[in-house]
Amino acid sequence: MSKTIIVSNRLPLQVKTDGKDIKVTPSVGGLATGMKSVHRDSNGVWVGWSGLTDEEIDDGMQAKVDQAVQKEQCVAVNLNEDDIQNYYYGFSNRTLWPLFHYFLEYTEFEKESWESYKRVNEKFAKVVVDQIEEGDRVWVHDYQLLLLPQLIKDEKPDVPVGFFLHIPFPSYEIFRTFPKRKEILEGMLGSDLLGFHTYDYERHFLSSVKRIANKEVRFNKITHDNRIIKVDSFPMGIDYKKFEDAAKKNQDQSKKQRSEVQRRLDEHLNESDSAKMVLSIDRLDYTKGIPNRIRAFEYFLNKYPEYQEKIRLIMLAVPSRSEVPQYQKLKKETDELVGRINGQFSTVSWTPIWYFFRTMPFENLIDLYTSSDVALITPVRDGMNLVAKEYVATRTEQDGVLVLSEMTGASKELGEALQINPFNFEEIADTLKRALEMPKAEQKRRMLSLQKRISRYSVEKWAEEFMNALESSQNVSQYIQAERLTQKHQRNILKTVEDSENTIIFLGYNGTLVDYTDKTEDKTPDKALYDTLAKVSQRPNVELCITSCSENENLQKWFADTDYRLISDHGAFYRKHNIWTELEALKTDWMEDVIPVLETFVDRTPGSYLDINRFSLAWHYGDADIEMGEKRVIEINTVLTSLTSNTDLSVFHGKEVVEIKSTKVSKGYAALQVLKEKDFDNIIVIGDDWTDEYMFEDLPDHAHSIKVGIRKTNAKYFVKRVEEVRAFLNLLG
Ligand code: ADQ
Repeated sequence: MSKTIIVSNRLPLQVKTDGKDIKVTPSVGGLATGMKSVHRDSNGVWVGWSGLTDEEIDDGMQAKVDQAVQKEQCVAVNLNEDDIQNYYYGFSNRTLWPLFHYFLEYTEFEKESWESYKRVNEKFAKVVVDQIEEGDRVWVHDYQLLLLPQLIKDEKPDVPVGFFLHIPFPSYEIFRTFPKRKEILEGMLGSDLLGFHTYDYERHFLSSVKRIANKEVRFNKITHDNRIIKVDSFPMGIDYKKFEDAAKKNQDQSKKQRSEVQRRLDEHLNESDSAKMVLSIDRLDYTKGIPNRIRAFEYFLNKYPEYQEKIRLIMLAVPSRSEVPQYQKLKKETDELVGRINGQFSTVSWTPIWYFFRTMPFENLIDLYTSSDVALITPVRDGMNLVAKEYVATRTEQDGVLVLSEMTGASKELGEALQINPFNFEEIADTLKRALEMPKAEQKRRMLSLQKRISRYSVEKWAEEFMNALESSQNVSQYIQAERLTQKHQRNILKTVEDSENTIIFLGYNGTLVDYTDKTEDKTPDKALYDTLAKVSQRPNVELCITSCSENENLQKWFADTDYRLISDHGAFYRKHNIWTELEALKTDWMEDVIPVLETFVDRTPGSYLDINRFSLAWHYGDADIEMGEKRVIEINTVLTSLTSNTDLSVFHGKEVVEIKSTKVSKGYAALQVLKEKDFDNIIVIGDDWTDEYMFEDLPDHAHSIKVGIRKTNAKYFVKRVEEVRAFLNLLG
């Protein structure tokens, strides 16, 4: 039975050593819950670090740890102290985390930590690859493992790989500053499906892929390495039911059953009718906007003094990454701010901020959520922010107000929350007042809509949708609208050749019969190709016609000793029995009018150039800024369409090129002229680029048309590589 291999930096477990014993407790975090159906309910495997370094596990213990972890359907990647310092605290948390959250001033770049990041990603790859069996798929999580998808693809090209980024993907202007930008993108592009929380992150990623990795992007699909990579947004949800049920249970408990935390909260709320509580919960991280929040709260108390002694900010901060200096600095700043404000405003019976710096058991978290009138969530950047969603899920009476930073991914979904800019204290203070004074009916209306949406798109649903999308990303045919040419198709086509009286095979040249990476140079055929073509043409009922965009001199030079039909110059010239003819009387006087127009586009689009061919003009923009190039294509089309109306000229948009030529010059038109010469009862046509599409389109329906490469096509079948074309021709021979 095939399985899913989930990979994340940490395993969803706590592993503790107690003398000679190992204790493993499964963690109940959001991700672990969401992945349950993929992991526990099927025979999935989770690969990640156990939390214990090699130094902490002595020789005798290793087997025990492995065994204990295995019981939980997990496999540990062994990391040592140096890995944790450099890969985890170093590159992941001192480089990628600040960079992706727009904290350029915190972004450190150290070669040593980059090397460690690469090494650890390779360690992960090795463990993952060892786990892969026929039919399996892999789902990689988060910024610690950006290089992993390609490392897996290198070893297992046919295994579907999905990747989900839990943090924002920054805009191109930020990402481009990063020395290893290209390596990171290439690592990610090993995936077949890339998921982000929001459309904005997706859009930023695609922009970097176009501009930095120079890949072809159409809508949300990237063509790379003969694969189509799909990019999409999947906003992560929460285990809604768990929070809702816990909140109901909290409501139903008797006074005696209440926790110490709940009792303290009740005391405050019972002080007077106007006592209110404002809640914030986050990891102590500089992205969460904690100092901003405290300062805005101070501003609020000064601006609206009537709230003094009535309102309390309960601030829960979970210790995090305390080995990184910026986190130590933040801790100090937060402590000082809380101290200053409490010192300034407190009275004998009232402290404005209750500040907890620790993790709390789940039950106490629920106490806080259910007791607070307002949740004040103010990150300056946050991939999603699950706390906002958890607060909503616990409001079983549909009261309470969510005040949410517009810089969180969650803000895109939670339109009914009161949204604020976390840098605007005035706005935060006024919005907090509005939240505290919001009529119950309005609270209910907003809360109901929020709950409806969040409960529908739970974390389980999120995982399910991602897995479905990964599954369907494997079906390349849906994108390019052609079927993969299988062995069976090949045998069927061979049979039509054997049964036919006269078969003609039209073959593209560059990119179909020979690989060409340097597109400016035509490649001379190699001996193997000559032999293959000779074998095919030796069949008495088969004729070959090689078609190319390049000039007839080249084709003549390469195929002088053969009697193949040749079509050159995009279909302008034709050779039969070694005699070349011009297929169309071609006028080129139109060029005089069009060249100056195209030259203005060259001047206005740095990196683009004009190619003046014998019968056509081509404006290439592959080296220009890709987005500017695409904008210019729209302009060029408008200008040229009006210039060429009432002429037999047409404008073609190919990959990073716009070409103008006579409608009568096309490989399709030329191929049709060839068919007029003889009664060919069987046609095979193979080509790779957009000029070959004319043959696929113009030739009769019964032609067996085959596209080389993964791109949308009019052909019936596709193959991925030149070698496959050659193998097929050898079969025909
Ligand atoms: P985080 O930055 O950790 O996650 P968040 O989405 O808010 O941020 O999740 C925090 C989780 O920790 C919540 O489920 C919360 O209940 C829990 N938690 C918080 N304080 C706690 C405490 N004191 N005790 C116990 N549990 C506590 C990263 C990204 C986010 C993204 C998530 C998921 O930074 O933007 O939403 O991943 O993709």
